[in-house]
Amino acid sequence: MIFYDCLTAPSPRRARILLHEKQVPHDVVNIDLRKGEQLSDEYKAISPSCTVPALKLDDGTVLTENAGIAAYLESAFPTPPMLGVTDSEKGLIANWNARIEFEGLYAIAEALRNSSPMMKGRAMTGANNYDQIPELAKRGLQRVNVFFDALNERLEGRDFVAIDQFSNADVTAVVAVDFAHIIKIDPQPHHENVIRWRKNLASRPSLSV
Ligand SMILES: N[C@@H](CCC(=O)N[C@@H](CS)C(=O)NCC(=O)O)C(=O)O
Repeated sequence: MIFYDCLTAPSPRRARILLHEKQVPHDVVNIDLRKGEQLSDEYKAISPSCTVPALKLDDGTVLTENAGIAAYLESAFPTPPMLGVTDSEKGLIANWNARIEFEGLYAIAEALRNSSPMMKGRAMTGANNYDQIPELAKRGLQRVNVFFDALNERLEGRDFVAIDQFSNADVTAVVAVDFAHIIKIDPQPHHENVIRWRKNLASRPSLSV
């Protein structure tokens, strides 16, 4: 199995954490986004949408979305379960994962990609170039602050985001909270539940890979 990774980007970190949690043996190819390697013809042949992560299976199948990679890993390597075991666990984890992606990760991307000088003309991922829209950067920042408040509310009296154990929803939330630092948003003192939850997870080896 070949994992196409980039250590500076949040999306491949999500898949990297799952691979580590499930102890899946794999080779790694690093794609340097800062050098634009995702736009090369060679990488386009792997991932036509020019994004990382991608996972090439031993039978040649290529998965280019975190959702697909997580579904495959859960099915092929069920232990430890990261997408839930019971019907309601599966529903809750998928539910919170979708919310954190939309309200957290996409909001951070909106703020960063529409403001960073390094992403001028690259406001969206993919083969096409899109101009930055400064108003979207402003809106993104507002949305990220709202996301931190919502996550803090969800974590009131809870050790994990979706169910009573570590799951893919926590993975996505950790990646979002950590990556928000790049747009200078960190948990504030009143986000005491987010701070406690992140501190409790700090010793998890998969979160340091
Ligand atoms: N839907 C994809 C999104 C992946 C994505 O947006 N990856 C970013 C890095 S975090 C990327 O490849 N960016 C390439 C670029 O900026 O051109 C997933 O979550 O799997």
